[in-house]
Amino acid sequence: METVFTEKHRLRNARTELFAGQLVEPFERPSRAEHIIARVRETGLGPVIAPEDFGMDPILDVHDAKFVAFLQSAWAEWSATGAGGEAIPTCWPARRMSGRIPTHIDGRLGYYALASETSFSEGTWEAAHASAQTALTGAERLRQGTRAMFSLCRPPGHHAALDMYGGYCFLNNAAIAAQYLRAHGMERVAVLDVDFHHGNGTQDIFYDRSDIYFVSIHGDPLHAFPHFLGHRDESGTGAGEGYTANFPLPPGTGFDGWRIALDDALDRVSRFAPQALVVSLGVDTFQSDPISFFRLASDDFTTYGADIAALGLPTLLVMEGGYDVAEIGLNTVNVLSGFEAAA
Ligand code: Q9C
Ligand code: ZN
Repeated sequence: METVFTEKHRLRNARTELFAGQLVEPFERPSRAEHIIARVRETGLGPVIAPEDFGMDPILDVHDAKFVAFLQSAWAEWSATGAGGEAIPTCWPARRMSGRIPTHIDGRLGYYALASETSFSEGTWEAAHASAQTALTGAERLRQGTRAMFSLCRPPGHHAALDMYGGYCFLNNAAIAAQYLRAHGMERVAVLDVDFHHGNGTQDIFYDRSDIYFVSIHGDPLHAFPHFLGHRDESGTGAGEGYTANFPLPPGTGFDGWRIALDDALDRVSRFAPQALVVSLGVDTFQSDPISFFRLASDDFTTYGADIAALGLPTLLVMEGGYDVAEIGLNTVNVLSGFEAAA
């Protein structure tokens, strides 16, 4: 399997994350990608290629233009206030308040953020843009007939919605790739999200569409971030009714329970009969992930990689979460090599 990767991910290197009432070193840190690419190289998974530049159009096909402009200018606007730290929203358009977009950066942060743990730092836009191009390059290789690709995206993307960032995500890499495949000849594309957290952004972007099927297996939002989306009864709206499926699972879920949900999810993908599959690949389902509550072991990642390959679909695996940094290379590449062995 080929891997798409660029060192530009390092431009996303926030100093702070609001966690447990304190500003801590972010869980989503550059060493995550460094461990994964090291494992890709040491296992000889396949060639590592640099992303090409597909420009802004495929990003604007998925995200709101004013939101994208905000991401591009947020750091400059924040710095201009003379603030000493990184940009963290402190107020939101909550229930019964106005939906007007504020002028001041303090208001704009709250308008476009869906959570406050994700500090906006210098270089964030440049890294997020490169991460989206990394996903697009994988999609383009798939379109040219490659069976499987790994886009080692960082920062991750699946929490980024039409016009919101948060949950460590700015641009929705998987959604941008899926839409690119739709715009370039594929009639039906499925997105399977196996990150521990619900892919609220991807669901939001495709919720009213029947041409992109979205299915997610995740920690029950009653107990886990993003808390306000990902319930079992969310199944799409309008023309999209029946084209979203959610499998929220309880704290302590191990591989046996998780794999039952995966079987159901894969069955639905298969019945949708897509021309390609995009996998939002988070390995924060691991038993010792510091912010999650599933119990998968390292070998389970190999097993489910093979389960996904058995669909027989052209498959783009896009990196999302995973915060046990010491084991992230092993767990991620286990999915990829499990896929390869069964493909
Ligand atoms: N107490 C991704 O995996 N905060 N994002 C969790 C836990 C945010 C995760 C708080 C987690 C975001 C891409
Ligand atoms: Zn996650």
